[in-house]
Amino acid sequence: MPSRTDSPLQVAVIGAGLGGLAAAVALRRQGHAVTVYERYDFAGEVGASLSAASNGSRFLEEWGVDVKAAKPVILKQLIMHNWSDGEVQSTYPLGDYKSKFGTDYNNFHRIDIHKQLIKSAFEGPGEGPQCELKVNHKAIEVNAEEGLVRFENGTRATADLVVAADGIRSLTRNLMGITPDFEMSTSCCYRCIIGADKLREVGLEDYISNEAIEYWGGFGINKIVMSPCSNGEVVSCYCFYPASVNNLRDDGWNIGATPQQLVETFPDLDPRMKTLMLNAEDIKMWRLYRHQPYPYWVKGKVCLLGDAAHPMMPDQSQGSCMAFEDAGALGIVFHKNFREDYGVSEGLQLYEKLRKTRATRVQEASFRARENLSERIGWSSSTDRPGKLTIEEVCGYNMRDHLAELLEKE
Ligand SMILES: Cc1cc2nc3c(=O)[nH]c(=O)nc-3n(C[C@H](O)[C@H](O)[C@H](O)COP(=O)(O)OP(=O)(O)OC[C@H]3O[C@@H](n4cnc5c(N)ncnc54)[C@H](O)[C@@H]3O)c2cc1C
Ligand SMILES: *[C@@H]1O[C@H](CO)[C@@H](O)[C@H](O)[C@H]1NC(C)=O
Ligand SMILES: *[C@@H]1O[C@H](CO)[C@@H](O)[C@H](O)[C@H]1NC(C)=O
Ligand SMILES: *[C@@H]1O[C@H](CO)[C@@H](O)[C@H](O)[C@H]1NC(C)=O
Ligand SMILES: CC(=O)N[C@H]1CO[C@H](CO)[C@@H](O)[C@@H]1O
Repeated sequence: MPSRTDSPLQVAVIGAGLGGLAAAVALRRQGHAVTVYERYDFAGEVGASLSAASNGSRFLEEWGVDVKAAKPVILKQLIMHNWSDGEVQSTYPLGDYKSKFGTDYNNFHRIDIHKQLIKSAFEGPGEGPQCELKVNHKAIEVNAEEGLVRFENGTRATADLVVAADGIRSLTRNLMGITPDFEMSTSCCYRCIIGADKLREVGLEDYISNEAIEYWGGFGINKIVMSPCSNGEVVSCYCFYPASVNNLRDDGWNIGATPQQLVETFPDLDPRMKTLMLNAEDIKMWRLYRHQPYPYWVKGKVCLLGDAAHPMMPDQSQGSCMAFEDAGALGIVFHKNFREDYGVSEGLQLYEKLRKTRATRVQEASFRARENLSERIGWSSSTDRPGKLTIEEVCGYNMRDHLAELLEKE
């Protein structure tokens, strides 16, 4: 295979979240000229843990992202606790995960993997021209047919391909003529993190050493999901509760809360978990939304990616993983010599075909898992209920075979 890209694409990526950065890296590796436009300047980057199952982690490896430097905790098991006394009710060992699915099940702190993706996109070495980053560029107008983007401060950009990775409240999506059909979820979520030293101090060191995703509740709205990240230096919790408790209206990733607010939300919870909550740092409130699948993802030269395309509930731990898969799909479809087979607009149609059905299936399974932990991949298999999303389906997926099938059907 010739290693030079035949007429590289000029690509504009809107949004430098995990999805936009992953798309930038994937397209850079194929020799395209990528500029990423982000409305903020990264000063406020926040987040808690995110897991990347094998099919997301596979792409990170392919792109040469320094996964080790992102300090993953490699997950070994899922553990279910009794809500009120914390006793372990069941475990699902992931023991043979790597030999079965090809990579580890990595659990990252969002900030750590974000940092490594920034390195892979905007710094050498590695294949492909370094991407360009423009911070403080908020996109306010997109002309899909012309590939034209206008920013708040008056600058503009034109591109052969515009990747809209501007998150769940995507403006580009609206500008593409899509009116999202969505509602507030009946659930909200607190996120918090706690350092390993603090956990040791309060006698909860086993929460670090289990290398597990641990659950309390999950049958009904209330659920705690805890997992270690950052080389085991940090433990992160997602604490789901009924929206009626505080009728949170504010949106965003950075709405602070106090340990008292957090602990009072769950009066009958395992006392050990309450101890964690009272000692937690960086507690944030998060309003959850339920979006129906959008009618299309592609218009003219623009495509949606990540949360802009398929926002989901966090209950399958697949939000960032599906964004990595979307980015992987762009790299596979717009490979170095794609023009020998098809043009940009056909390529975008292929991208939508490749991604929409699979991501929608995971999105729908994330809604079902919101109040039913038995629907979460890993906890059970397709024999429980026909049509159920399984760990085999998510982690054993082969995108290149899928694309070959689609091309055969053309
Ligand atoms: C600050 C932050 C913290 C998060 N924390 C968590 C967490 O703790 N747990 C979890 O499960 N998920 C979290 N998420 C969501 C998670 O990262 C996503 O679900 C997933 O990774 C898919 O990412 P995405 O890139 O599609 O969207 P996002 O991560 O939402 O990224 C969208 C990016 O686009 C930028 N943007 C938006 N509009 C414009 C515009 N008009 N012009 C230019 N740029 C624009 C945003 O500033 C943002 O950087 C967080 C997201 C953010 C932005
Ligand atoms: C959970 O613990 C409580 C209190 O010890 C007990 O009453 C309840 O039966 C337990 N539930 C299960 C499913 O074991
Ligand atoms: C817009 O922002 C960019 C980068 O911050 C800057 O180079 C440019 O001069 C700004 N344009 C205007 C009109 O302010
Ligand atoms: C939860 O999911 C399981 C597995 O699919 C299913 O058998 C069960 O009926 C569901 N429970 C509820 C309350 O819907
Ligand atoms: C696209 C991709 O990386 N697919 C992989 C998903 O996982 C299976 C099982 O390990 C691999 O065979 C695929 O190549």
